[in-house]
Order: sequence, then structure tokens, then C-alpha cells
Amino acid sequence: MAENIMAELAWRGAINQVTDQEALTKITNQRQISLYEGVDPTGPSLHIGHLVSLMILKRFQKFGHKPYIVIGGGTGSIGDPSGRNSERVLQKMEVIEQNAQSLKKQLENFFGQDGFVFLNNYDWLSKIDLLEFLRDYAKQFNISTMLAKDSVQNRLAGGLSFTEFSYPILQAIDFLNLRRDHHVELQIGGGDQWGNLTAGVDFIHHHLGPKTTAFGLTCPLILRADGTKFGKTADGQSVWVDPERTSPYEFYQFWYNQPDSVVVNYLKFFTFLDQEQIAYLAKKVQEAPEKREAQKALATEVTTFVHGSEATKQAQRISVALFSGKYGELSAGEIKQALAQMPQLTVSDQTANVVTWLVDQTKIEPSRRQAREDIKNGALAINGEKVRDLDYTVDPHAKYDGQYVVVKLGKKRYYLVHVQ
Ligand code: 545
Repeated sequence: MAENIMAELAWRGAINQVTDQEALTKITNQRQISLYEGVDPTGPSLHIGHLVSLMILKRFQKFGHKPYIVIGGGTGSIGDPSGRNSERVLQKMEVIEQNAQSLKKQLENFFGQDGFVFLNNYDWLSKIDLLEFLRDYAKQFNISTMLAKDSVQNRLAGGLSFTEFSYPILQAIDFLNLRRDHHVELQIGGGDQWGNLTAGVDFIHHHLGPKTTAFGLTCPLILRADGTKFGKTADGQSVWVDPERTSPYEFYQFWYNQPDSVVVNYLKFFTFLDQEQIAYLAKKVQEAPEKREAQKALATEVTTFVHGSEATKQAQRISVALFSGKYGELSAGEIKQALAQMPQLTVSDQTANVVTWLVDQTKIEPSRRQAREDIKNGALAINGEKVRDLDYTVDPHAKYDGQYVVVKLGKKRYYLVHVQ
């Protein structure tokens, strides 16, 4: 580890903007601070784009500082206009409450038993009445300062309601409460949060005096190798932290498939590997890129952090099995996870000659000629066994879990055939 948290974040390239970098560096060198990040329950699960800034909280903790997470039960019912180009549809309070519960579970999984303090801003925001809001809080917000923020400018042409326009005031109230009641001196977030963070710092200075310590720090927006938005798979799916939405195997594969051009940066952002270990892996990218050691380390570290070491081992077993074609040793559950993204077909429980089975029953092959050619070339494997015999019969009873037949055609085409 670097000698202090700010140096640690700097070598990771994890700092985008800080309200007063010099003062924050000095204070974090001298003593422990408390800091926080807020998460709005606008959806039921985090995705990997949310991880970078949350992991910064953890990094602060490793350096002896005290992390708070605010679940935005109140703010989430309004919706942050930052970083968005359209007005939100309001969600029902019950949905927000449900989302808050499931996000809290995920966050507790990562950080829970480990000295993280969880608060929900519904507890204080819901108690402020309208006149108190306008007299005690909104009065300190200058309209031209608010209008000048990027998050507002970007929305003016497309339309921005008074509701969303007021959002930064709520986030500033949170920061003030946390500063006053919990001595929280720093708020962190992604690049889109800069306007909200600075609004909070100004607000604290106004209420508690200009000498009161209060800082904002944002981390950079992560981009993909091609410059587009990070966190989606090749086919445009979000990579979720919830294993029901993105299986640990898919999650592992997402990281494993990152190109050489970004893998070192991602190791810095998304893992707790130290400078020396990452320098070693960076060297491997240069010297032996075909071994994909850096990608393997990235996939292993992040999957372990999010899903635990058992799920990671299982994802690795599936990856090796699919790569070598020897998936005979996988359990039915593993097969299902592995092939979730592959075409799934359903056929009737009928013994058949392999050519008929491929062409007429499953329609995997377009013609008998093509089926015969593939079989002769050794391109076909059924349940992990190469099939070279044109008279082979597919026995639907020799199947995983009594349900599945796995077909592999060529190097990468897999089909999961469900026999009914
Ligand atoms: C609320 C009250 C506070 C402080 C902050 C907030 C939330 C903040 C916000 N943050 C984003 C968010 O996304 C929803 C995630 C769950 C489905 O909107 N106003 O809540 C993201 N945040 C992480 C990073 C972010 C940000 O959770 O800060 O930049 C994404 O990388 O967009 O008192």
C-alpha cells in the first residue's frame, strides 16, 4: 500500500476532482476521518459501474478511516438528474422501499460485518416540512449557481422539473446532517456527483461556518476500450452484482474477456491488489499477452469480492471445462449456468440417429449434408464426447440432470438441448 490514502488513490488513477486536495491530504495523513457515499434505490441491484466509488470507501477503511453508506430512501423517491438526459418517471414508494432492502443486502454483503455504518436518509428527509424546507434550507441555494451546474445545464433543453431541480438540496441536507451528527467530513461519488458534492460543501460552510472541514472527492468515469459506456456485455446487457441477473460465471467471463489495453487500469480500479502485484501483471501483458494472466487475476479478484471464493472456483471450473470441451465433470447446475447465454432448444424424448436428431429434431444443422460433413470433420461433440460415427444414436436418457443434452459444434458454438 502507498503511505496514505490520497497517494494510494492517486497511483490507482482513482481521483477525478477534489474540492481541496492539499487540505484533505494533510488531514487524512494526520488523523482518522469519517466519510460517506450515498446510493439511491432507483433499481433493485447494483451493477459493476457502481463498484469503483464504493471500493474507494473500502480503501479509505483499509487506511483506518470510517466509512458510512447512506441508502437514499428519501432522495431515491425524487431521483438525481445528474448524468441523465431525461426526466424520470416517479416510482411507487413501496418499490423504492423494496429496492432499498435489496441494495442494502448487497452492500452489507460486500462491506457489512466490517465496520460500515448504514443510514437511510428517509429517516430525516421525510420529517422536514415544506416551510422548514423553504426557510431553513432552500434559502441558501442561489438559483444562478444551481443553474450553472453541468447536471442542470445538460437537462435544460430537454426539460427538467422543479422536483428534480431540487434534488441537490436534499443531498446537501444529508451531508450537513452527517457532518453535524456523525462528524463526516468527506463525501465521495462518481464523476456525475461533482455538482451535488460541491453544493453540500458550500451548504456546510454556510451553516456551520467557513472553517468547518468538509470535502468532496469524485472518481473518474470508467470507459470501455472503445470509449463507450462501461459495464455492459458485448450484447448490451448490464453486468449486475445480483447473481440471479448475471450468473457468477458470466460475471467472471466479463472480466476475463477484457482487452489488454484496459486490463491494467481495471486492476487498479476494481481490485485490492497492490502496486507491486499490478506492476508484475502489467509486465505479463507485455511479455506474454496470450496467457491472459492479468485478465485471470482481474476476473478472480473481482468475482471473489462480489460472489465469494466458492462461486469463483465454480466459474473457473466451468470456464476450463468449456474451453477444453471436457464438461463431462460439471454438475447439472454448473452446465445450466455455463450455457445460460447459449441457444436453448427443446426436443421430445425420442431416440434418434445423430443426423436426423441434428437436422429434424433440434434444427441445429441446416441440412443432412452439412451435418455429415461436420461429423466427419470431428466438429461435433455431444455431452463432452466427440461424435464421428454417422450411425451414432443420441440417447436422450444419457443427459445431465435427466434433462439436458449439451451439443458443441466447432470451437465455440454450444447448444443446451432440453429433452422433454
Ligand atoms: C443520495 C444521497 C446522498 C448522497 C448520494 C446519493 C445518491 C446520488 C446518486 N448516486 C448514484 C446512484 O445510482 C443508483 C444505484 C443503485 C441502483 O444518484 N445522488 O445512487 C451512483 N452512485 C455511485 C456513484 C455514481 C452515481 O451510487 O457515485 O457516480 C455511479 O458511479 O451515479 O446523501
